[in-house]
Amino acid sequence: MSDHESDWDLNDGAAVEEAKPELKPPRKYKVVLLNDDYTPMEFVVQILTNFFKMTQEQATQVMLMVHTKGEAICGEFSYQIAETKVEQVNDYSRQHQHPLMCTMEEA
Ligand code: TYC
Repeated sequence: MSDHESDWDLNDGAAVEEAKPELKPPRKYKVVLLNDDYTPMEFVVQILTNFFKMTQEQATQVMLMVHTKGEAICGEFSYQIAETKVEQVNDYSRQHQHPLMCTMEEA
C-alpha cells in the first residue's frame, strides 16, 4: 500500500460484508418401531394414533408392516423430539407390561 492510500480507498469506498457462516440443515432422526411376539396389535395401533397422530388406517398399515417385516418407521423428527417419542412409547409400553420396543437412528 502506498503512503497516500488507506484500506478504505482500496475497497473503493464500498462496505465489505463478512462471509456468513455456513448453516447446515438440522439433522433428522427416524423413530423406528420393532416387532415382538407378545404386544397386542391393538395396543400398537393405539401407540401410533396417540403418539404419532396417525389415523386408524395409517396406524393399522404401519403396525402390519412392523408385524410382517420386523420393523417400520413411525416418523422423522429433530433429535429432541425423536428422543422424547422413544421415551414416551417405551415408558407407556412398560406401564402396560408390554415388551414393545421403539428406537431411533439418524435419517
Ligand atoms: N407381532 C405382534 C403380535 O402378533 C404385533 C406387533 C406389531 C408387535 C407391531 C409389535 O411393533 C409391533 N401380536
